Amino acid sequence: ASPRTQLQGALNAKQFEPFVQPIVNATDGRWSGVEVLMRWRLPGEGLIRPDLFIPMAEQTGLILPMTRDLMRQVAEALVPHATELPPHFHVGFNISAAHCNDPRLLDDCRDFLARFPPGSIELWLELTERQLIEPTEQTDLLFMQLDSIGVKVAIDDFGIGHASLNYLQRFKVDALKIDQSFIKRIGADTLSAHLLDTLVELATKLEIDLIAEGVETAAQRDYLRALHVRYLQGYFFGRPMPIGEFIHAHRHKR
Ligand code: G
Ligand code: G
Ligand code: G
Ligand code: MN
Ligand code: NA
Repeated sequence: ASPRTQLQGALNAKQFEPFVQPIVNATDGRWSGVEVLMRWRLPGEGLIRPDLFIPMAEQTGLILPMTRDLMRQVAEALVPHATELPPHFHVGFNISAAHCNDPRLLDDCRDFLARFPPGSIELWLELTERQLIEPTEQTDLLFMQLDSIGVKVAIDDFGIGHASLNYLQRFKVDALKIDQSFIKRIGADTLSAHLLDTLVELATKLEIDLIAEGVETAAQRDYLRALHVRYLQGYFFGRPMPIGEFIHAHRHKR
């Protein structure tokens, strides 16, 4: 079967499922939200990592129905627990550049938000800096509309690509997710320390939130906390896990 037929078959068979990784508030360590990470549960093969199938999903256009289905599954699993979660709980989805030219993204976001009690959820879209979106009148309109329904935008893998200040403004960016490579180098060299300092200064001036990714040690957490990076994410706080496990862990933590 062609890759397209194979992915379409997997979608029909409901083999794509959401994992979530906690995002914590740097000041008190509480879980302020999650990033949703797609997994392919292929019978006989186990869990397949997204790097192995997302590129094909993007090339075939199936990324749109796959992301829509993922959003539906996350809403279904989280809505019954909406009142247990802290208010404005962040739920972040990775959105491919190809997806950002499509006005149906707005409907998908609206449908997602409509399922939750007002104010319980904050929907975040993560746009990677590895694939910049070409700004057009159509994307301007889409991002203005997303902003007007309260959807937040984060630039993922920030620091390794070429997003300009104009780009951040044009896509109404609310947060930058600092790429893991910068976090890994904390304590290793002074250049990366200066880069982190500069990033924090820039984000503060632009009133853009910061999320550090790939936090694996207490030393990294302490360093980022001292720099006033607001949100932290990484194996130190929790690995990507099924939503049921996340809800259980969240109850256990409270
Ligand atoms: O944990 P991890 O192996 O989940 O993710 C690998 C890569 O796949 C990351 O770059 C992540 O952004 C991407 N990814 C994970 N889930 C999705 C998704 O639902 N949509 C898109 N477009 N990318 C995703
Ligand atoms: O590209 P994006 O940032 O969307 O994807 C996040 C990727 O980083 C996923 O593959 C996720 O599983 C992985 N990840 C999350 N936390 C950590 C961490 O602390 N260390 C490492 N090495 N990878 C992480
Ligand atoms: O509860 P405490 O904050 O001391 O937990 C230590 C670390 O382990 C924190 O980073 C917290 O986020 C994480 N943690 C606590 N309980 C759980 C749990 O039940 N599951 C997972 N995955 N992580 C947890
Ligand atoms: Mn991401
Ligand atoms: Na990232």
